[in-house]
Amino acid sequence: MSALEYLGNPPIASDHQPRIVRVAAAQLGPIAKQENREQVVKRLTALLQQAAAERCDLVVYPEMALTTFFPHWEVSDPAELESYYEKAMPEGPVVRLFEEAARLKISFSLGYAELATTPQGPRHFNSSVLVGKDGGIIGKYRKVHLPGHVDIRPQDPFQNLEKLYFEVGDLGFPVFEAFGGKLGMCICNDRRWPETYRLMALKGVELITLGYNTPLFNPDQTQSPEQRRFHNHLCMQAGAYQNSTWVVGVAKAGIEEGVEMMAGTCIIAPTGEIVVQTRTLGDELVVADCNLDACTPGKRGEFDLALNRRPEHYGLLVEAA
Ligand code: CDT
Repeated sequence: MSALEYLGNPPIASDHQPRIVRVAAAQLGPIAKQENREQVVKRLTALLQQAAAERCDLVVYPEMALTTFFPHWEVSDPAELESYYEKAMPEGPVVRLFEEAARLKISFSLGYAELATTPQGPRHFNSSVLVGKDGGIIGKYRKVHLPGHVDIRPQDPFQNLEKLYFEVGDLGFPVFEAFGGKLGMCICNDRRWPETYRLMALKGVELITLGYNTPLFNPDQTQSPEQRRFHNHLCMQAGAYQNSTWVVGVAKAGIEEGVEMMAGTCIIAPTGEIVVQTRTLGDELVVADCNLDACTPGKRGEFDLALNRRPEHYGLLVEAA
């Protein structure tokens, strides 16, 4: 028995067909406060149809793709605040997006604000779903790393109130079987934390969908827009490389309600290299053929986690944390 078989990596069959997933990263331009679901779903559907015309298998939309990024504002009217959350997925006009995707036989991942009704009462999460080609939900993720603050900061030009409007996600970092491979999701600030990618890599993830809403300027920090753009790609490229996985990072871009949002939507190969990238600040699709088998050299080589990782020697680090 070879070392690879011992670690549970099956040998590659000689008749193996490459597992290619044609992915569309569907960047959105700004969504105004006044824009309703109907209008937003029209934009999402136009991108979906464009992706279908390009024979894509999967469309990846940004974080909170159905509304303006409301955590940038103090929302004092409870009815307005409630209007930003989905009480079911799908509901209302969003049903049409699911129906169109099923008609076109195209899968998608979609970020949204979730209001879950539980026996303990209402719970709010910053969530995403992975939807199959039949329009059925394959899996859900709830954002774990919520940036920002709970207090209103009147001196700031805009707020960052995710900690006020959402709970920390309670689903961990699940990985789902799809396209003959393993897919995972994470959301925006999650991309800056190595644990996000590593926890999914330990479950064999081969493609991660990742939507983001990132201002070019953060009132709480001193970084320049150039540094913020650099860090945006740095963390996603490192996450892809160190975990031998595709990463599809999708922005909400442009000036949204006066806040300048970063673009930089891209598809990153398991080598850490950017394969395609958007050029505009608006609704824009970029497409790449993501070969899931391209994860294998890393997963069987340098980043064979079972063979080369040394968790038994990380004890001191854990105690110090
Ligand atoms: N949405 C989100 O998580 N955004 C954070 C930036 C907040 S700074 C005001 C991010 O890490 O991109």
